[in-house]
Amino acid sequence: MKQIQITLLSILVTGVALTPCQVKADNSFKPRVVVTLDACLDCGNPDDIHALVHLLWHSNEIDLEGLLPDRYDVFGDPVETEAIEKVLDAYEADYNNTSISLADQGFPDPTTLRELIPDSQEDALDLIETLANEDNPRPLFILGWGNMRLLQETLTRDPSVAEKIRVITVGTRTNYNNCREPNLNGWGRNAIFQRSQFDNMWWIELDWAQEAMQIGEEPVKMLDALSRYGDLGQILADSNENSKWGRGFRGGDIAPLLILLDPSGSVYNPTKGGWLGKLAQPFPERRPNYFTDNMGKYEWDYEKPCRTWIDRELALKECQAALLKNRPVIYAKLLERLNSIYPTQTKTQSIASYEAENAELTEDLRVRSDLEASHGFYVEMKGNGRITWVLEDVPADGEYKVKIRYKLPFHHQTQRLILNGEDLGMATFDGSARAWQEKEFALPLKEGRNSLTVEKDWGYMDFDNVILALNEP
Ligand SMILES: [Ca+2]
Ligand SMILES: [Ca+2]
Repeated sequence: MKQIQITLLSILVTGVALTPCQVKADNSFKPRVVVTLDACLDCGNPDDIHALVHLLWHSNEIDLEGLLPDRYDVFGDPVETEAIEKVLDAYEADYNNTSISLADQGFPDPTTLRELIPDSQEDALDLIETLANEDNPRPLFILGWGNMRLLQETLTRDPSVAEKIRVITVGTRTNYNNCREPNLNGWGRNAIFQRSQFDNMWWIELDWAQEAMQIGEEPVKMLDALSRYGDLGQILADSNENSKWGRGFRGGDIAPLLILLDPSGSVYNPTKGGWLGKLAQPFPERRPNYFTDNMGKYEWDYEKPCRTWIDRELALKECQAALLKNRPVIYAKLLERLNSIYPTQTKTQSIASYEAENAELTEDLRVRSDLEASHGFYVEMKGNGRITWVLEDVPADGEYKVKIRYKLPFHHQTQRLILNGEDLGMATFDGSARAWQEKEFALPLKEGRNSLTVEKDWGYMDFDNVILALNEP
């Protein structure tokens, strides 16, 4: 444990030694974050693995200060750290991949991250207590993705910690135990909630709202899109293989971090609205810092939920509406982030691909998001416009196979193709409407750099990317 503290201290000290400007940009606004999680392998529930990958993809935007398994055996040893280690292995592979360069982008060193996992329950409790008591103007957020036992035991040892932390937890399912336990954050939750000593604790308790991340087919498409980003993306897809609940991107446990990342700053104004909507403050006098799902116009009995339990499905719809509506924005922002972290022009030995959304675009074109488009985005061409791709590193002069991926709104379209400034005439894009498809062209490329332009003739179609087969001619 001492070692963890020394490492943390040395990071802070090193940070201070940098230019003041950099310190401000790097540290002043980064939330300090401790996560308690129940990540497990082959246990049927990949939620925490997904949330951990999502967290690591944002780990240059936060100060991660603890990764605490929430279950320990009778000897105080953590019950399962293999899942966390495995995700960190994937992170390390991406970190060491020179084409990604996570270090240059401010992502933490994998060795530092491994030191954030405590060796024992005692170490975990010490860490929460020490971080909470640290003299630091930035608040300490504790994100609970599983049970709340560690927090409860910390508060039993040192009740003053309750006033120094900000807690965001995820709750249970609507049908849990038929209201015998209306909110299940597992062990520890009720012991904290029911003690008036902790009534002032700052606490966002997400109960059901976060399940909106798992409704419908979009999470399935999203998982497919995410699986293409590095070893971390691959481990997301792999973790779903033996899972009974694992369809698609399991977004439930990511909700606490979404509150921190929300650009509307909803964490400082939970009742003002944001990605999860306006959270409820059901007991403003007794628990002024307690916020939870908002059942909207539905008259939910927050004090005794069992009284209104019979209509829980209606309440569920109300509290999930905002997140369901904002999910496409959340997805698009994540893909945009991943496209900036991972190299977007991918090149294997024989194929190079160039996204339309990264090409040179005239003003009249729009970039839009679609989970079925390569890298999550495409270019919509309507009234006018030109898309120019720069195709790099062509090995020698000759004729190459170039595929353009597109989608037609109604029926076939023709557009003008221009290669290295030379008009190649009209190209017809045909096939079925409203589905992504590819058309192959044989183009005479020169060695090195080439520019390929699609200029609107009939317009009204979408472009995703250009794929160049480099093993020809
Ligand atoms: Ca969990
Ligand atoms: Ca694309």
